[in-house]
Amino acid sequence: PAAPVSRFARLKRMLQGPDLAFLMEAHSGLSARIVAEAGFEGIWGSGLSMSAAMGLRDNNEASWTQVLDQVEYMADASDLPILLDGDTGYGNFNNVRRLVRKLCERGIAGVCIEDKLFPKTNSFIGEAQPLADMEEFCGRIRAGKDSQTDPDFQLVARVEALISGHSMDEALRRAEAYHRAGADAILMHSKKRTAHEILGFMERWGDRCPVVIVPTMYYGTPTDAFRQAGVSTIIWANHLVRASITAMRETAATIRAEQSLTAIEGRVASVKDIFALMDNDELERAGDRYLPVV
Ligand code: SPV
Ligand code: MG
Repeated sequence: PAAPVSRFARLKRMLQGPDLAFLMEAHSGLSARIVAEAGFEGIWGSGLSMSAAMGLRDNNEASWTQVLDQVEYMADASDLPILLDGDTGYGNFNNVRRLVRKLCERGIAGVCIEDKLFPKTNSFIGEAQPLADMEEFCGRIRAGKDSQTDPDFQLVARVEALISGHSMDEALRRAEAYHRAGADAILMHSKKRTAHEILGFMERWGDRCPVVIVPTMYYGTPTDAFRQAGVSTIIWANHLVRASITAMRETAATIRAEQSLTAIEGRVASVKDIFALMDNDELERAGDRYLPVV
């Protein structure tokens, strides 16, 4: 049988290959299992979602090693490649170097870093957030690429120029600089309600290098439009944490109001379902092999 393809190589193939690929958000070991079960080929380790799951804001309130631990649970829970949302890289070039080394050690297939300042603020909060100096950010990219210990590790450079109210020319200038600095792909972010910015960027960018998008705000555009525009990868960025908020709220409110579980049982996953998701059968089989027969 063919040797299994590493997670690093699989993420690389998703980003660099000709077909439109999809990364689904996860924020915990459990949600990583759900993503795999649904049939996705890769995971977006969303900073917003991982923070929210910890009860924290998307402002680097979690330390980078706490993020590393969280993403390790996700890597342990499924064999899917993970693109970690590495925010700004948690500092300067030196912080990016150590981050990339640690991600490679833990089997995290790639990282996305954005051209902003530490501590970051979520892109959908406020206007005109300050951007990093372009050359300084190129240093972060080069330092990250020089630090990977797996040849297929992917570094995605995220351009926040459009989000921060800069021109398309500035977005293109930065994308070009990050591409030249060695980024494996560019994530062009937009918070417009339509995809005109992104489609306009795609037209001018051509096929210089793969482009990743996050259509959280312009979700109305058909996916085929992005496929035809030559987008490499779409990130569904936060929809599992949002789904869980809705489900948990409804469940908590119902149980509180009813003082009973009868309205809820059957509407929530069974306890058996938890055992199956966590592969309790494997533990049973391992016990047969390793525990003394009594
Ligand atoms: C995230 O999922 O944390 C992201 C995407 O960075 S966004 O929230 O759109 O900035
Ligand atoms: Mg983020």
